[in-house]
Formats: sequence, C-alpha cells, structure tokens
Amino acid sequence: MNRVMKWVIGMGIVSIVIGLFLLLFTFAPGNWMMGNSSFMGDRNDGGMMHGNGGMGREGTVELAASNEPNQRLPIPEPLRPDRVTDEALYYTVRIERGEHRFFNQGVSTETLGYNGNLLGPMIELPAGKTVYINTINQLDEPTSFHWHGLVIPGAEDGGPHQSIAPGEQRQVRLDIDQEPGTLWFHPHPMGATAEQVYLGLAGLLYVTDQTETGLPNEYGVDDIPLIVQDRLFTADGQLDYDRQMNIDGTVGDTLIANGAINTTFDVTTNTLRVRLVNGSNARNLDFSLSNGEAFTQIATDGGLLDRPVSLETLTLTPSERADILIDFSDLSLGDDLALQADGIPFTTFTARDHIEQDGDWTEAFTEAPVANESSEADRRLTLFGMGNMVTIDGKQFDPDRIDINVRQGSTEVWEIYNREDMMGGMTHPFHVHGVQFRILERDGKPPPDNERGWKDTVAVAPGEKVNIEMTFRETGTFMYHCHILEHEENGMMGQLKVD
Ligand SMILES: [Cu+2]
Repeated sequence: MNRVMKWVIGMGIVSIVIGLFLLLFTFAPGNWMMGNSSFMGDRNDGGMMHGNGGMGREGTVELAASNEPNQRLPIPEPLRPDRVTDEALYYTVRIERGEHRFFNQGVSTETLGYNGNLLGPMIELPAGKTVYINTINQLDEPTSFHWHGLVIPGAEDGGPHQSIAPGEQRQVRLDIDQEPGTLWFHPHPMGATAEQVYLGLAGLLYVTDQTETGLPNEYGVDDIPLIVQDRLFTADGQLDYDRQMNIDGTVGDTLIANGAINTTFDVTTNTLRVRLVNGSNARNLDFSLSNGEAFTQIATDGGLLDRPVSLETLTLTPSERADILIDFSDLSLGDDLALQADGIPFTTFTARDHIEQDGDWTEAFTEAPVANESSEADRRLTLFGMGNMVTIDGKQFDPDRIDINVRQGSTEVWEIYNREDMMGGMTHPFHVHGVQFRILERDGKPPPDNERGWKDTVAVAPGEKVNIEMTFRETGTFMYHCHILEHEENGMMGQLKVD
C-alpha cells in the first residue's frame, strides 16, 4: 500500500468516527426529548428548551402520539346567562385555579380555568344584542379578559390596560354587531399572558344570528368546537411554565383537544361541522384527516368564507380559527376517521349513524364573493427578530406609547412585512384587536381561497409581505401583536389609537 492509499484509508476512518459522533450528538437529545407523551420522563433538565437559537425553533419539541387510553371528547358547556331581557344577556365569568386529570393513571394537574378547572364554557353572543359579562378574578395575580376577534370599543377589549387585580371584578358591555363566527377569549395581562393561557385559560365565543344557513348547527351533535393545543408535561404530570418556557414560543409534545388527550367522538350525521381553534402558545398546526381525504373549510376567524374550499391540509397558526365540514356519508357504521395535526392523530370520529341533516348548506354561500382588491398600502409595518429581540418597526412594546393613530370609521390597508434575519426567521401570526380584516394580497398575489373571509390573525412567513384591509369602527386603544404569546410578552406588540 502506498502512502496515498494509507492516507485515504486513514482519513476515511477518521471521517466515519467523526460522522458517528455527530450522529450521536444530533439524535441523542432528540430521542431523549421525544418518546411517548403519556409518562414522560422529565425532558426539561439541561435547559434544552431555552434559547434554542436557530435550531428549528418551534420544532425543538416534536409532537408525538400518546398512548393514553381513548376518552370521550369533552364539549365545553354553553354558559347559561344569569338573566335575559329583550335586548340584553347577562353572564358571569370567573377565573379560578383548578385541578384536571389529563392522564388515566396518576396525578391531577394544577390548572387554570374559567368557571371550572380548565378552559371555559362556550359563551353565545347573539348578533344585535348587548351582552354584559361580569368578569371576576379569583386568582392571586392580575389578569384580564380579552375578547379575541370581537369588534368592540378599546375600553372593553380586555388588553393589558384593563388588568383586573386579584379578588376584583368588572362588568364589560359588548354590543354584538358582526358576522356569526367562532371567536375565543383569553387573558392578556402584561407579562403573564403566555403562562395563564398555557395553564388552561381559553374559552369559546360564538357570535350567532338567526339566519338559517342550512349548515350543521346543533351544538355538541353535528357542530362541535375543537380547541387544539400542544402541551409538555413534567414527570409528575404538571404544566410547569417556568421550566418549559421557550423565549421563541413554548411548545409541547402532547396534543390536547378541548383539554383532553386521545379523544373520541361519535358522529351521528352525514356531515360534521368542526370549529377548529389553534389555542397553542406558539405551534403552527397542519390539520388533516387520517384517510387522506379532503374536508371542506367554510369559515375563517370571523365568519363564513365567500365560498367553501376543499382542502386536504389546513394550517392554522396560534389563535387562527377555521370551521370545517367533514363528510361521513361514505363511511360504514363503526368506521373510524381521525383528525390529525402534523400527522399525529388526536381526535377519532366513529360513524354511528347516517342521519341526513335538514337543509342544503351550499345555500349559505349564494352571495357574491367580496372582492379582495389590491390597493396601495396606507401603512407599512415590519416584524423582525427572534427570542427577546422581537420588534415591530424596530420598537418593543411600551404601554405609554401610541404607535399608530387613526380616525374612527376610516379604512386602511396595512402591509405587514416579516423581515428575515440571518437564521431565516420564523412565521409570525399577526393579530389586530377590535377589528376583523380582509387579506388583500400575499406578496402581491391574491390570497388563497381559504383566506377569503373575515380574519383577525394572519400568518406572515419570513420574507413575506401581506396586505390587509380593515375599517376602524370602534374608538379606544387597541393592541396589534404577534400571537406567539412569548413574542407578544417579549415586546412584539404595538398600540393603535382610534379617535
Ligand atoms: Cu412572533
């Protein structure tokens, strides 16, 4: 063997050793952090979740299938009004500490909830009515009640300026005047939003009206909500926000639907309407059916789409919603079909009956589509950064600074630009309080068909420019921010004042 050959073989061996070492180094922490989500080594030691740099960010913790036994999907109870008059409904919502059993065996998890241990009731808000909600804070820390997606004055909006001290209560007045849709409510206090949501605070708001659309609308039967969230549990089954927190968005390996793991639902009709809410702190969720078949999206954040859209995959970023219809008419009785997020099934539907529903839901979409016509931007906003260094227009949130002033009744087009950083950047779900908007353009092109409806949150990918158009009907101070809750907390938020 000549020297050249020896050198080649030698270098080959060295490369293999280095390669093996790199492989081990790359995958060992991954395996250590993945695995099965039901009982759960404590995978957080060593600070792997903190400051994960450019390493995939939201992908730091992968979703994993859970081997928890199946359980029935909890359906949040509709909240009974304390009182109803011809013009008004009166509700009471209290925030309280609780305990919830996520796991078949083992411990209770310490949680937060609205009128209960976890999540909250479904609050019906009939269009045209005034709704008074007595909000009570039974925690030992400040909170607020933010009505996400409602078009209401800034003073009722429940942003960081409407903090409620421990033991205090406050009545809000909500005049409901917008399209029927699936909205939600959650806390929004300075510095504690992400943790309070993570521990369980999220509830449903259904704006309703009397229009007969033919769409499935029997709550809990052929029309069900699905608040989908990812969570990471400690070895003793707790949600420990301080340890699990990630400055670029806290993510988990376990999917919960309406607060439960591996849920099942019996379908007794041909068509099931599912109102999806991505209630995660930070994770984008790609929804699909386990049989690969298409489903039909009929609504966006704030109301029905102009036209129903057939999709095999639907991505929702944190706080985005979508109503979808799933067709069970081709399934045999007893057949299962699972809804999955990022390929991980989390709710299994079983065809139990094939009852034909009344009405023809396609008639809900007979109106002419609203033109999402492009027009010149009135303002340009730039989202930038990651971790603690997230900014909008180079600034971090200051509660004493108004960033944008607009006139009541004015209509504006905002261009939202997500400027890439050296690592490429990440998608920011951009949310504006107190309005519903239309997406006019994505990078100069019309939005996809399933975004042609009312929106209050829009995903903006790295490098992308999205134009949205909105009319400011209500006065007051409103937030606009990234709905990755940790980015919001880190200052990726501005204030808009409408006079
Ligand atoms: Cu963000």
